[in-house]
Amino acid sequence: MVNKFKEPIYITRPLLPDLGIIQENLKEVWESKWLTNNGPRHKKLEKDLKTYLGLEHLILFNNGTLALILGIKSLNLTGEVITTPFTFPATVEALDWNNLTPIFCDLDPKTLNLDASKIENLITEKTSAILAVHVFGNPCDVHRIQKIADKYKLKVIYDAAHAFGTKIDGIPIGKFGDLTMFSFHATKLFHTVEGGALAVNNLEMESKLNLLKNFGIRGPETVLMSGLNAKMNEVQAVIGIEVLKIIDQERSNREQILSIYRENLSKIPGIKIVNNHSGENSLQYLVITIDENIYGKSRDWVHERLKRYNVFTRKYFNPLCSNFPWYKSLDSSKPENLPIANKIIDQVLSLPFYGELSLESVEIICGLLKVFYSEND
Ligand code: T4K
Repeated sequence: MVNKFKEPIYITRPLLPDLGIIQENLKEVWESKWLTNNGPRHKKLEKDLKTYLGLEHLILFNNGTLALILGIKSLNLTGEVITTPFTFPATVEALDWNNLTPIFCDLDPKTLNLDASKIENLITEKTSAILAVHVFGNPCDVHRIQKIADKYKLKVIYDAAHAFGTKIDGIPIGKFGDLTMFSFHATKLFHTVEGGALAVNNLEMESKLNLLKNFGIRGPETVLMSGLNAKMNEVQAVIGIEVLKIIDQERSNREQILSIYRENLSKIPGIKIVNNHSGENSLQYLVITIDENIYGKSRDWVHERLKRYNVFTRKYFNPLCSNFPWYKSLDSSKPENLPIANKIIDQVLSLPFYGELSLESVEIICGLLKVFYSEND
């Protein structure tokens, strides 16, 4: 049996540019004395990201959650929004901060995204939008969602926190819907330590969101709307500019790691990789499902057992948002209305997945999962 790893192995580690380069850049920022409020680094990062992501209208924020909250606010929604229960709390919290009620839709068992075929049943006269998440970087069924939205005149918002760089048939993920949010948190493939962005379709929305993230002010003596402070600062932008330069290498390292996971895990009965990870996926997370009936051990058992070897996996996204105490009484939260979500939540496990992870470590982790399968209790 393998020994415990000397150092803890987490699901991710931040992509860190050379510290010397960051220091050089920070020296220039210090000398300029321009630290925030749409400074030159902010402008450069916005431009670099537009090019990298193939988007025309992109607005930077100090984190993904505030980007989503303000994105939703910019659409003047009311009443109910159809969304997924299988996401990080930030998605539904953004609805809460806009006084909107989430209506939870069950999942497509293949992608773990909201099942577009179940949306129409949930639409009422109060529905104003669909908020879908490209969970683990797997794209939603954007064409079907848009068709429904057009039919019922609903807005479409995408939470693409995990989908930096995801494309659908070559089209950048940020081109779909009315707006798309990206998270640039330290745990993300591309990051600015904390940060985020919104992709929108037109200049009018871009201008509105630039106002909303800066208190709604235009110039020192004009306040046009009620906004917030959600601006990205120059230090964040410096990190982002440098991280963007090394992201393609990170992606290629992750491709190699993925191929080892794929090769090994495909031989273990009861384990499946959730993400399709085609060439167009963001390579953000490596998530498996464990079917206890076939594998012989539960997801929770594996999660606990791996800790003995210093491997710390995560059960993203347990609990379901529909099981938060303040949403439990909603009709759409009832487990019988969300059978796939309630089943999957006991099976998902995020495994370590980041470029710095050695290929040998990946082999060892896969080896452990094989041994667990064949072990008798
Ligand atoms: N929508 C969705 C679907 C999201 O997943 C998220 C965020 C959002 C919206 C909101 O976007 P932001 O407002 O965050 O931009 C983490 C992240 O904080 C969060 O950004 C992310 N999703 C979520 C899925 O993961 P935690 O609490 O699970 O992270 P934490 O601190 O346990 O870190 C995970 C592992 O990463 C650690 O075990 C070790 C490693 N790590 C983490 C940090 C922070 C490091 O090695 N270094 C670090 O600095 O939420």
